[in-house]
Amino acid sequence: MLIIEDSIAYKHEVRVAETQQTQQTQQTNGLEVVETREWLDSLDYVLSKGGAERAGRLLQQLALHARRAGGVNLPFTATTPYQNTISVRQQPPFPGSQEMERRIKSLVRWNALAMVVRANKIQEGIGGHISTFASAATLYEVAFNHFFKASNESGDRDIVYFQGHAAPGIYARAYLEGRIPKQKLQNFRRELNPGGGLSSYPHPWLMPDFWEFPTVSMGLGPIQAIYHARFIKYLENRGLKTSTGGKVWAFLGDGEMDEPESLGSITLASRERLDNLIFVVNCNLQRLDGPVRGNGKIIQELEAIFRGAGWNVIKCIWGGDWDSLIQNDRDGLLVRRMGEITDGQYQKYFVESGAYFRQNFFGTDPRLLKMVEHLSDEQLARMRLGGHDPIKVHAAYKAAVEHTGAPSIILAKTIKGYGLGEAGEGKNITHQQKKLNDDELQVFRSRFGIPIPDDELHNAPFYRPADDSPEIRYMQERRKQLGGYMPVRKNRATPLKSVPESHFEEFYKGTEGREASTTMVFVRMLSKLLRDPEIGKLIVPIIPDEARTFGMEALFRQVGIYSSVGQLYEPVDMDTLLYYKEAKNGQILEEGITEAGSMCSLISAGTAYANHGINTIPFFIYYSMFGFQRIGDLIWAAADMRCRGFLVGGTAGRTTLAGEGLQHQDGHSHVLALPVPNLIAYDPAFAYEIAIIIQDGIKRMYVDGESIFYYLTVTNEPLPMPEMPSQPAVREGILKGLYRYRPSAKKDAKLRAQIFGSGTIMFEVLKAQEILEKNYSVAADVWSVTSYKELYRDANDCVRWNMLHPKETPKVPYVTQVLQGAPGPFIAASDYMKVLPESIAQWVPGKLLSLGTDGFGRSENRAALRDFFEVDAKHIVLATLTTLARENQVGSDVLEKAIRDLGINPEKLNPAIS
Ligand SMILES: Cc1ncc(C[n+]2csc(CCOP(=O)(O)OP(=O)(O)O)c2C)c(N)n1
Ligand SMILES: [Mg+2]
Repeated sequence: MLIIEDSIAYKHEVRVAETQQTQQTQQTNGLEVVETREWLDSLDYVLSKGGAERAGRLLQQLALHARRAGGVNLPFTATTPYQNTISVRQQPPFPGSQEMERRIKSLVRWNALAMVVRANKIQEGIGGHISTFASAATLYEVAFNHFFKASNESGDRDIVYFQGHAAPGIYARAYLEGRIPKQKLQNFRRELNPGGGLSSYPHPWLMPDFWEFPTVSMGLGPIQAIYHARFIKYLENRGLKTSTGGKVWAFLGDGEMDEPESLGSITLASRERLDNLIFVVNCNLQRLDGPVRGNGKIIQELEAIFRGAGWNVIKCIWGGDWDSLIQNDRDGLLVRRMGEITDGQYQKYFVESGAYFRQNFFGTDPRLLKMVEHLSDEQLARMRLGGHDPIKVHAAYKAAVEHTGAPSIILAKTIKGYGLGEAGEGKNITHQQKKLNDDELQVFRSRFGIPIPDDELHNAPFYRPADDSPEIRYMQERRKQLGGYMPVRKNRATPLKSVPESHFEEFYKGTEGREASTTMVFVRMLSKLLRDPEIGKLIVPIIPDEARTFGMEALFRQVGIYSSVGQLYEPVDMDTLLYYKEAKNGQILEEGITEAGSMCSLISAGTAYANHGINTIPFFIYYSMFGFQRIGDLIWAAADMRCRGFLVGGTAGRTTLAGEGLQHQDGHSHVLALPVPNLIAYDPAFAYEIAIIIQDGIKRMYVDGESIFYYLTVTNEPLPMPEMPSQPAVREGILKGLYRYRPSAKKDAKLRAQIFGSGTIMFEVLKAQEILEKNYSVAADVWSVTSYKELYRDANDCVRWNMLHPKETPKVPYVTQVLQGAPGPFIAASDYMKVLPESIAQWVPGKLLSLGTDGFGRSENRAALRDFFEVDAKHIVLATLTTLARENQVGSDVLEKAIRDLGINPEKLNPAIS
């Protein structure tokens, strides 16, 4: 198709050039004119006899020949002329009733607008958006009536990412379909009002039966759609999903395309030949403040980018009103004029009169003026754009759906705030428009023919015709034909059975003195789970080019790296045991260096239970520093989507990752994990803790169906993994966040203390316990804190409940319960910021002193780092003595001596600020 347009475009250009030449040097170039005409006629002949493909091949051959024979290099062009990609001749007939669909669309428009206007009349400043959907109504309605398949012939379904700010339109349609009651519509953006309301934007957390994808943080929709489309192919290639043919649609704003996430992964889509993916960009030429590209052309810019990336680009710029003008544009004058106008100027035409349009656009050339002399100013002003013309939109969608071998993008030109007239159509303020006065409501009502009398307009009432009205019957019938309503979110999977305990038993025993890092432990556990006959195939290991960093390369061979084409080369390490094996049914998603892409894969796999009825269990293993800090908003989206799975922050800890320095040493990801409400975060120290956590995690998410996901830090310091203590409370303690790991044997010592350790710093705590006992006669109990976040959550829950139930027996936070009666002050040491233990300080029954790693990392070895950050054994000893001194149990002279004996420099730099 592009080839045809190219050839047409080429002909236009040639004709334009020809016209110019003709004017300048008519006589001398007369021969050239004839020659050109002959070539064009020949091409027309080939086109009519051999078709577009043959003509395309011929042009390619010509270009090749010209280069070889005469060194002719055609100038590079990434764009085609500013015209529709699909010409009138190629346009398929519209398969529905245009009139009926126009009426339905008007009803949707009205109710979407009424929803926002009403909400703001009742509650000043509650917000909402009118103009985004107003510009996109045709794009959605054509899709709802003819394309969005809730179920196709093979039982598959389409997946749709709705543009977040278009939510009112999607609610309005669901209201007309009878799926959302009027009361909820009235409570748009008032979710806490009696009877419940509707969330401002798509949020599966808030409307778990309706919305599937949170899209309103712009840029996250497009990148997720790409990885979702790829994940669908992964499921199919691995035989986990049998039904096929569903499409992933992503409806996006043209302003949104500036987000790096929108464009950053588009080559993955073409590389993977994702013909199940369709982007629809609503090119209303505006974003929030003003034009997207006032001085340029967003459609052309996006065309160049996506064509360059190998996508099938379909431009839908001009509506049917332009067809005859374009067809009669023999000399390409009109298309040239269309191409030279900037978007800022086009926007001006949207708000100006037909006379202005005539004079400013066509008035530059008498021949252009002549082309439109049969049209009145009013007709000129109403010339529809492609994105508002159902026939053009239908043609574009059909071409995209039928395209094979590459993803498609539709660039549809529209007017922001379409139909709002003076209230905002095409104006810079339109994005923020939420209120319409009575006159403006009247104009909108009349323009779209909504049967609401003038005297009722003031309150912007909703309007829904009776169930048996032709409009409602038509729209219901269309959805029935397409398999049901959309969007609908539900859990489409059946729960898994519990994973056998036997997979984890080896880890309860420890390593019997051998050293192993928790990363090694985790990888071993993962490879065992991968072998499980039930859940093994459901596990999705996701790695952004760090498998070797984490010692995971053995998995390459064990389960293979997913590649949609298999392995087309002989890997360089073929003769080794652990060679780089790519396979069509490979299980590992080796994403390359993209944490954002990997996170999107985790989201796709972690929501497949709802989207595809498949309980895939993702493990995304990455450098912990590049998680929350870099892709925090995607993690937030995962939480909103009720995503399941495990984020595994590898090489974690500010002082445990030696040598790497400031950029890589993570001492705060657990702090950044605090805000995500349904994320369970653990910083385990021992192999058996990881075993308990993962086992319980799989159970809670995939057996019990809880809407939670996990963050687990693992480290790369080889340490001897101990056996799990036999007390039954240990298991519960690990999961709740705290248990006594090694009590002091000297229960009757005079000086007592309680020390919390987490992650690898636990081993420093254990060393400190020995020094304290041997050199300072302090008997300290050591506690393992696996999750400050869990302790904090539980304690807050108790405090809140107690506040609200003053007459009931107060609940005691878990942390207080288990520490009750533990003698002495409390000291906490972790590889994370001091604020993490301090978050639970008020529920610790005694004074707490927290040691942590606030500040920038350094390139150094572990011992030097722990000294610098003051989290090594000697600082833990000093902290313990200091807390005892505060309670007057030891004197300051003991502290001074200890500082000397332990070799601590009291004048050293403060790591938190240096
Ligand atoms: C990441 C992010 N940044 C900023 C916003 C605030 N915002 C909401 S809509 C909007 C403009 C959207 O323009 P466009 O993508 O062109 O959509 P349109 O409404 O024009 O269809 C902005 C800046 C947001 N929602 N997400
Ligand atoms: Mg826009």
